[in-house]
Amino acid sequence: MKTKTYDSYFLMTVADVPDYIKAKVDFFTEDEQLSVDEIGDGNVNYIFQVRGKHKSVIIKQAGDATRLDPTWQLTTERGRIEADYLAMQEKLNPGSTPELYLYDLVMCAIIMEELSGDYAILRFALLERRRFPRFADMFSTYLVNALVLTSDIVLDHQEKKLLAKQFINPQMCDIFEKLNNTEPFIDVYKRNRVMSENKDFVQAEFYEDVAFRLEGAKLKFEFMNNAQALIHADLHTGAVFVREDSIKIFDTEFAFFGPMGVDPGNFTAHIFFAWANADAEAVQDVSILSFKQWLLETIENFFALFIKKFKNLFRERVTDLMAKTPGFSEWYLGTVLSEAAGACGLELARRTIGLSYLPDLINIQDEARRARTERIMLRLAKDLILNRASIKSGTDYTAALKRATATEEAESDEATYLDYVFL
Ligand code: SR1
Ligand code: MG
Repeated sequence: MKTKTYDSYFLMTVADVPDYIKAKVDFFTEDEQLSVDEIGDGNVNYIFQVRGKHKSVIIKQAGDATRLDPTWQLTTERGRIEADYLAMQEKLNPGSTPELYLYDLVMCAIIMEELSGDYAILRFALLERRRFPRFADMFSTYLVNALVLTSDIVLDHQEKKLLAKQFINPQMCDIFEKLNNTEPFIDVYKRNRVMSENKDFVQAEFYEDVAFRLEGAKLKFEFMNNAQALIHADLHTGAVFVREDSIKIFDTEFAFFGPMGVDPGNFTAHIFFAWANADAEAVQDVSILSFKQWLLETIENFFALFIKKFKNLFRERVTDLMAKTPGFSEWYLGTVLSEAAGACGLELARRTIGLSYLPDLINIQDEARRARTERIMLRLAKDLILNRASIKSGTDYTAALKRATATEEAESDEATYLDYVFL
């Protein structure tokens, strides 16, 4: 028997869920035994996996504070934005997100399709060295549709502004502006976590390099002021379900109208983190070498397809008279690609030294190897940010990784030599 009416918000526990879900959807019978687990491993929300006899669902509830720190308050409005983004993608990219069964405005809870039987979370699949040959194709289609079709290239400009209003997301943007756009350059809240081996390196290369910080400031103001398209804004390998022939994008609570380059760039950082994890494991192992190679090919293929599909969709769907001017689409795409390189660099930096750690790095057991891997990621981050104007293809990214690795090797050889000399 149902005991509550759910007409005022409270944060659920596992024990509350069976009654709640039966009150909200009719997938389960009144007396059906449900198994419920709280499986949230993120920093922000509560995720309940509900399994009945024939059906499973996910409930994602927004709490009014982060899980990291109960004094870090957040509006539960982000749940509505998350649900609206999923609904929008169902129109633009049908089948590309978990099916949204219900958004409960009072409880700030999304009830959606449970995918774990059929799909893997991309981050964990990559950490198991699994490959998905069709991934670059599927992901580039998703992103090009999601970005171009919500931009002024296609949409009526008044309609787009009203849509942007629907997705105003100040608190989640604030998290990004702090974690990605500020803290890699200034450890203002003293919450960055830098390995002791890399403290001097980060001090000199990140905190004290003012010319580099200037580029970070430009990217921050671009992020805050360019309401270009509806972006996911926290797109990483932990926000993608994958199987051979399909992807499902989720965890969309950071969505807002921002610079298009943020999504492809931010995501690419996490393919580099998968590479870093593999690289730290065993450089000479043939299967690891070929897995690393596949990851780099995925980056190259992704950008080649993204560029091709972007140009095609622009040509097919452009409505703005001025945007049809010869040369405009090339210029426009060029700015998106540079922005992507900058966003990739910021994400590489903040996930390496900032608050939100990743298993890709922290699971590297050998401390010296992890420190080396983190320096490579940081060198790559800096290169992409400083040289973003000329990073226009996937091969530009993989070339930047080669530079970062070569520099690290050159500098650490010297250190090893010096150690030897002084021993
Ligand atoms: C409040 S911490 C938020 C961070 O963790 C998430 O995974 C997002 O990436 C965000 O930046
Ligand atoms: Mg999230």
